[in-house]
Amino acid sequence: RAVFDWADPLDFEAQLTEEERLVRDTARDYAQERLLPRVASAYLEERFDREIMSEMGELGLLGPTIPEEFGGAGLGYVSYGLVAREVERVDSGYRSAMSVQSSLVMHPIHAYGSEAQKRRFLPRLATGEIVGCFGLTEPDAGSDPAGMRTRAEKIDGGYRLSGAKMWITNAPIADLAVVWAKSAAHDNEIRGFLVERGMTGFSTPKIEGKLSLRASITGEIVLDGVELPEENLLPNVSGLKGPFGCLNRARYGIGWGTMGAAEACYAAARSYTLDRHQFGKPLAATQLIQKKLSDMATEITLGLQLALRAGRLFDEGRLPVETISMLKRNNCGKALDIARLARDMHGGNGISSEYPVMRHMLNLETVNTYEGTHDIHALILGRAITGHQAFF
Ligand code: TGC
Ligand code: FAD
Repeated sequence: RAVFDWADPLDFEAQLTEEERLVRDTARDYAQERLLPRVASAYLEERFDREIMSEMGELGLLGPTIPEEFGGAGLGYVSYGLVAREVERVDSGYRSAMSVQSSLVMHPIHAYGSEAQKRRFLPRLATGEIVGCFGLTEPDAGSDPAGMRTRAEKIDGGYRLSGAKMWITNAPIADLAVVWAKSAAHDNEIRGFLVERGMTGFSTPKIEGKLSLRASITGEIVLDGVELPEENLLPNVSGLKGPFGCLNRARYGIGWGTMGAAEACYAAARSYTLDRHQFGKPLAATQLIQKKLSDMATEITLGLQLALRAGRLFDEGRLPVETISMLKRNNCGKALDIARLARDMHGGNGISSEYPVMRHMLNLETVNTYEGTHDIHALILGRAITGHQAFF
C-alpha cells in the first residue's frame, strides 16, 4: 500500500512543475541558511536587517511575478506563493517585508504606473536597492479605508499631500511610499501617489514596543503638506479598487505564507513530543498529543491544497477575490490555532525563544489582523454568499 508521509500526505510535491520546485528550493535554501540563523536575535532586539532586502533581490525573490523587462522574474502566482511559504516558515515578519515590496509596491507601479514610473522604480525595487512601503491604514481608518482623511490638493505642477498613515510595514526604512489619498482634483476619489524619501514634510517614525512581528519594522507615515510633482501620481487607477488590487495579491501570498509558519510549528511539535518523555514514555505516544498532531497535519494538508488551487486559478485569470478572502481567512486562522497548540505542546519550553513556536504564534496574531481581519474576510464572503453587505 502507499506509504503515508507525515509531512506531505497528499503528495503536494508532485503537483508542482519543475520550475516551481526550483524556485521553492532557492527560497527554502536562502530562508533556512540566511534568515533562520538571525531570526531569534532579531526578534528579541526588535530589529530588521536592511540587507535582507538586497539579499532577497539578488535571488529574484522580490516582485517575482513582475515581467523580466522591469527587473522581475516573470514567474507565476504558484511560484510567488511557494516563496512566501518558505520565507514565512522562518518568520512572518520576513514574509511581510517581501510581500509589501512585491505586491503592495511593485504591483501598483506595474499595474497603474506610467511607463516612466515603471522604468524609474521597478528595477531598483526588484534588486532591493530601494525599499518601498504601502500606506492605506490610518489612525481612524483601518477596516474601513473609505473613511481615510489623507488629502491631496492640486497645486501648480503637482499635488500637496496632508494626513497620516498608521501601522505601515517597512515605512521607517522606505525610500518610496505608495500613499493612497482622496484627491480634490479628482472628485475626491482615492488616488495613489509615489512619495519619495527626502521630500519636505515626509517622515516615517518607527512604532516601538510591538509584541508581535518584532523582526519586521513598522512605522507611521506623516504627510505634512508634502509637495510632489504631477509625474508622481499613479495615472491609471482611481477609487478603492486601486489599493484592493494590490491587497488581493498580498492576501493571496499570506494564504501560502501562513501554511509555512504552520508547518514549522507542526514539525517542531512532532519532534519535541517524540523526544520528550513524561510518565515513562514519549509525549507523542499519548492519545491527546496524537489527536493534536493529526489535526495539525489535516489542516495544513487542506490549506496547502486550497492555496495551490487558488494559485492555479490566479495564473489562469479566474480567481475570484472572494476566494482570496476564503484562503487568507482560513489559512491564517488555522495557522494561528496550530501555533497555539504547538506552543502548548512544548510545555514551559514553549515560551522560550530557543523554540520557534511562541514567536510564530505571536506573529500570526498580526497576520490574522492585517490585510483585512479574520472577521472582515467573513463579511466579504458573507456578502458574496448572500448578496447582502453587513459591514454597516
Ligand atoms: P466596496 O464597496 O466593497 O468596494 C469599493 C470599490 O473597490 C472594488 N473592490 C475591489 N477591487 C479589487 N479587488 C477587491 N478585492 C475589491 N474589493 C472591492 C469594488 O468593486 C468597488 O469598485 P467601484 O469601481 O465600484 O468603486 O468597498 P467598501 O468600502 O464597502 O469595502 C469594504 C471592505 C471591508 C471589503 C474593505 O474595505 C476591506 O477589505 N477592508 C479591509 C482593509 C484592509 O485589508 N486593509 C489592509 C491594509 S494594508 C495591510 O494591511 C498591509 S500588511 C502588509 C504586510 O506587512 O504583509
Ligand atoms: P479595526 O478596523 O478598528 O478593527 C478592530 C476590530 O473590529 C477587529 O476585530 C475587526 O474585525 C472588527 N470590525 C471592524 N469592522 C467591523 C464590522 N463592520 N463588523 C464586525 N467587526 C468589525 N496597513 C497598511 O496600510 N500598510 C501596511 O503596511 C500595514 N502593515 C501592518 C503591520 C502591522 C504589524 C499591523 C499590526 C498592521 C498593519 N497594517 C498595515 C494595518 C492593518 O491592515 C490594520 O490593522 C487592519 O486592517 C485592521 O484595522 P484596525 O487596526 O484599524 O482595526
